[in-house]
Amino acid sequence: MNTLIIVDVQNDFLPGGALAVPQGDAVIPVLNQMQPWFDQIIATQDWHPPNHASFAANHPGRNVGDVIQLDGIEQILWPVHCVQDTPGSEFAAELDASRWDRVFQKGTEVRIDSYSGFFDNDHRSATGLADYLRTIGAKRIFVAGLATDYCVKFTALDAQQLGFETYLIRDACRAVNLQPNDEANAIAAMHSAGIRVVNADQCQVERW
Ligand code: VGL
Ligand code: ZN
Repeated sequence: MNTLIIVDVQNDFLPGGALAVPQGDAVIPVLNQMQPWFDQIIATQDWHPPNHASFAANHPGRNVGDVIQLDGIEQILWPVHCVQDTPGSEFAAELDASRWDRVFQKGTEVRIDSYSGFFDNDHRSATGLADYLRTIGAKRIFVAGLATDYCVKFTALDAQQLGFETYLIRDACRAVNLQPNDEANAIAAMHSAGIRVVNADQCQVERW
């Protein structure tokens, strides 16, 4: 039972978007080719209200990239992105969504960000993704999408922590790289946590 989680492949994370991930659009053909190889496909969607506390614009005097304390948690301030019901929060038009079983939205609480598709950044509230995966009997979880150093990383770490056998599909992800080494550090952190790092073509040829 192999489940693919497609993380946040939304217009605002593509080139030209509000929080563009360099080469973010390069994941789309890879994901489209891979989807038939999985038993279950789930997508996550960054889905913020306009007054979300992760937006620099909602903190007068602060700038994008500043790090603030938000109710005791470190928060990087981002450009306004993935606002609910706007074109920027829609999934990439070229991404095949025809075989998706469920979409889980995250980042909906004003005061706390949610990089992981499972929990908010304080691990206080759950999206329901873990319960859903247990209900369908998921065993191996493959994580891909945007961005390697934020939402992909925290989704994969939570999946592994929850006891799923977790794989990062490295070439089906791209990183924000606020610092040049962020992608490499994120992959190293996932590897250290026991997550298996694979390439897309291995997902087809290996009989897991
Ligand atoms: C993401 C920053 C802010 C992501 C979402 O999807 O990686 N990054 N919101
Ligand atoms: Zn966000």
